[in-house]
Amino acid sequence: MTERTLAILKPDCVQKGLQGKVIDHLLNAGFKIAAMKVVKLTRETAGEFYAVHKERPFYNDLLDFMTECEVVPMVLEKENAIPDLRETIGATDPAEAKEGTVRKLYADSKQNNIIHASDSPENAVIEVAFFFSTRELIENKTL
Ligand code: 3AN
Repeated sequence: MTERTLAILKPDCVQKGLQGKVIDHLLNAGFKIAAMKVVKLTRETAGEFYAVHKERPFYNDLLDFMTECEVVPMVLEKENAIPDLRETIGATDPAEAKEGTVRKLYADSKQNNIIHASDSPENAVIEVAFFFSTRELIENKTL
């Protein structure tokens, strides 16, 4: 089934100038970009996005990191996009990520791990709507 998922190129990706390399990796893996933008998250917006991690010890550091500079949210589309993107980017901890995954190739740590990807169909819907209005999504398929 064709699915949409949300990816975010995080501040470390932008600061290292790796946006092009990571996008190329995603295109080569078969994803189509259905929408993309550049935004600077406020602490409040980053906190809302990561609200599920509010009680975790790394929450404050995560918000510091996510607000360091602009990020690049994008909607990616393909068959089984949600699990396939998780597979393409690799484990949260780059040390545990499989060879050839985005995080294995480019990430430095569990926090500075280059890219976010939705982890379930429910969260994909919520996260796409968090960053994009329906008008910003290309409407060339019945989903
Ligand atoms: P993923 O991004 O692989 O879905 P989550 O949702 O568990 O991972 O965590 C969200 C973000 O929080 C991660 N992308 C990472 O930046 C940060 N994070 C997760 N676990 C840790 C940790 N143990 N230490 C520091 N940062 C973490």
